Amino acid sequence: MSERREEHYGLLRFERGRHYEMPLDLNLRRLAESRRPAILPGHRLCAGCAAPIIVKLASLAFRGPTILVNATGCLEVATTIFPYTSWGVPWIHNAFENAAATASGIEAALKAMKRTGRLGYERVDVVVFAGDGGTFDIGLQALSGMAERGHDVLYILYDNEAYMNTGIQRSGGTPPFAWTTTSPAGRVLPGKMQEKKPIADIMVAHRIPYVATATPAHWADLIRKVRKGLEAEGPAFLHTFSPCDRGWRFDTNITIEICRRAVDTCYFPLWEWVRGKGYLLTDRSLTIARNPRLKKPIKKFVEVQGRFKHLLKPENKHLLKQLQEYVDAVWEDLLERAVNAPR
Ligand SMILES: Cc1ncc(C[n+]2csc(CCOP(=O)(O)OP(=O)(O)O)c2C)c(N)n1
Ligand code: SF4
Repeated sequence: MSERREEHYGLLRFERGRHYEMPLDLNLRRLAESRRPAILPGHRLCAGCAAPIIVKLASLAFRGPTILVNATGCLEVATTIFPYTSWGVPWIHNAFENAAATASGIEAALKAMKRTGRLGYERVDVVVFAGDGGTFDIGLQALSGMAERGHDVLYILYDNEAYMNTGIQRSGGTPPFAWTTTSPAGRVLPGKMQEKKPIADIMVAHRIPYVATATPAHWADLIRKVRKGLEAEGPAFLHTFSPCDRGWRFDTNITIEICRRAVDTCYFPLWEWVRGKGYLLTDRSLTIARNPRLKKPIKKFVEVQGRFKHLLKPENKHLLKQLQEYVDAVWEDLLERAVNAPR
């Protein structure tokens, strides 16, 4: 590794006793030159995986000392193969179901240490990264408890829409008609039979200070939302869209294009919910709301992914139509709630 790269990649070091308030910067070149990302090269996530891009972008929004909590899943298993680690910040792995409980405990301990003068830092942020299996399904109880108790934690869900690490099983985040190994598509089943759980709206229902959605393609929007989530006093939840080329069956070079198509078709709208303000559309989704002609048919999202290939068969036209109706209904519902949508 050249000296220049060594400077860029390494541990994020914070001296005890110093106050850190790293400014929010949205200039990519400056960020690339001046910031060390929290995730380091050499991890074993698949080429084309969106998860490390999300982590890298999120860490560009960090304010100072930060502790990461990682639920079991691809991001965890592929970054910490013993005796190595790809993490440049303090990082803890816990069981699949309790990332939010672990983060709650860390946040409570930090508070107690600060109160008794043992912390050594003005502030330490706590951030969770967890997959959809660990969030929509098995970790929901711990997440709900963390939200209800009001822990000052930013929880970032990377949603690759199935249990990928264990072999592409369907989760509560898998969309209707998607093929997975436990929702096979064929003569008997059309893929997953159920809708996607509205996880971000479920977090809004907890009335925590900040909830938002983001994709790595809309990178400035993502970085801004991570910073807002960190600055919110209390729990914050960020639902990020995380294409998985292995499970969704697409070429490794179109990850970002898939994110763009997800937003352009309104399959994955970009919004934030701020307590006291309500739902606000952001970035490309706000542009589409103002100019509905920009909204693309769901086929544009589906046609580049093998997990939906059965939907393109003539005999399954009705399924594609149903998927379009589902996406339209969720989008229309959001437009009605968004306070900045044109009336
Ligand atoms: C209690 C428990 N049940 C099952 C498992 C096995 N397991 C490990 S990771 C995983 C899937 C994780 O899926 P997700 O949270 O979506 O993350 P991804 O692997 O997709 O990144 C499962 C089922 C486990 N570790 N613990
Ligand atoms: S299986 Fe999917 S989510 Fe897991 S590392 Fe590979 S691309 Fe990423």
